[in-house]
Amino acid sequence: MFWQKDLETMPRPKLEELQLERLRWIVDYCIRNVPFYAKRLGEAGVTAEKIKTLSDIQYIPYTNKTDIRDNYPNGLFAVPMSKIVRIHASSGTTGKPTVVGYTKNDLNNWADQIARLATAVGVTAEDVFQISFGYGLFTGALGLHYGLERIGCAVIPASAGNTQKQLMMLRDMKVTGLVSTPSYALYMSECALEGSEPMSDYHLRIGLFGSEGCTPEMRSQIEKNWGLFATDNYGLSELMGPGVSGECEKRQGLHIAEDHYYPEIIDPITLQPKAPGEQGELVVTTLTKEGFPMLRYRTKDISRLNYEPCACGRTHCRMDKVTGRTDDMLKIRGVNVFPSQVESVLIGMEHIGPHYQLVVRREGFADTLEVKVELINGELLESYSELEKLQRKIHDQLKSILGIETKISLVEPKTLERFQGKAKRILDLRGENSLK
Ligand code: DLL
Repeated sequence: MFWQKDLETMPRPKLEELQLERLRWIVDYCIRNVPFYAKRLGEAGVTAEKIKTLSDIQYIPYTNKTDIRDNYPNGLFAVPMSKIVRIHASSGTTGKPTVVGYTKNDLNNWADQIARLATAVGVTAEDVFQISFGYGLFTGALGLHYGLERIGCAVIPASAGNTQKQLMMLRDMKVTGLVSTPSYALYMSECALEGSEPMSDYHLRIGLFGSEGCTPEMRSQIEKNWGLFATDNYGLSELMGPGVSGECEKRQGLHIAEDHYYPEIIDPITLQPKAPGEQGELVVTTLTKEGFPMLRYRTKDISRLNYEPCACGRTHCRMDKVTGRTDDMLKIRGVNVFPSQVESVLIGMEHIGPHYQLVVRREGFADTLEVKVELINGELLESYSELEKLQRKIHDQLKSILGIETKISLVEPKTLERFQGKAKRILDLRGENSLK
């Protein structure tokens, strides 16, 4: 099913024509309305007239988080406040939040982008959706909210937290669709399974999950627990929020709304564009944003673009699920480690649950990685030999995937922190470079 079929299935030559036209427009728009861009592009000698083909985008300088921070709070807005109708912000780990502003047209486009990704997996006006993202400055809740309302779904703005009440609403309102982070969806399902009400009291059929990564193993676990079909959607506040891309029912990558966003993949070290199909950092230019336009924004997210036609009929390219961020990649004794690699080993293994934490320490000059994993059943703690066997198994599998030694600590059920928003899996105790 399509929401805006003509746009979603536009033949690529026509789509690229539209992108080029919009790229020229946005460059000119930024130069005229944002002093920061006027200066940057002026120094680089870029004008709209000089953009003759899409590949000329390479002459536009990158924009990154520091540029946004340096222009706090609204130095990068391209319209006066009288034209802004919504403000969101992302908290970030250090310093000031990133503040973003939307015009009426931006909100209108945003709702359509969400309606597209929901319709692509069969959501209709018949669905009742519970939004279990925290409402507030975060873009996730209101972003999904207005898109689902546009389709005609009944939307329950449950927000995050108070899990028992969430479960009650799911049951009593016969909710068919859930919006949350995958980690919260998993946690809610565990609580439901433990509860006294039978799982047949729940009617969930679709989960629109995003805002954080989710390995295929974790996704299967969520699907199994709830009996739903889970899809992944991606976005970031700096570009809009959710809606930048989302999976169709084929789940072979996330279709980027290419009439609104122009994606590139670059090498995060050399900053050179990567060849099609290669993995690297995703860089995105907004093609229609009025309030807060972004030229070549470095997302720090690692992905890959696929321009092969999709069996669903959409022509918009697909990005791979984000496997990590250039800045949550841990360097342990020179080896790159992503939390998602550890997760894929842990999930599905007998006796252990899906909850884990990575603790990084510096001992002498060497970095060490401790992987704390929660047991499903505390009884195992009484059998030393069983414990040791399990520890060894996890250790050996991690060794073969990561190539480094890890210390495995099996901890009692329900002792690791649970998350209602994005999960924080890394505890970096190496001092200055602490990560999220
Ligand atoms: O998380 C927007 C969003 C909300 C997307 C709800 C999807 C659903 P921020 O808070 O600005 O915005 O965080 C953006 O989250 O750069 C990624 O690192 C990560 N992220 C978002 N979606 C995914 C995903 C929202 N599907 C940052 N898979 C991004 C992996 C994701 N990481």
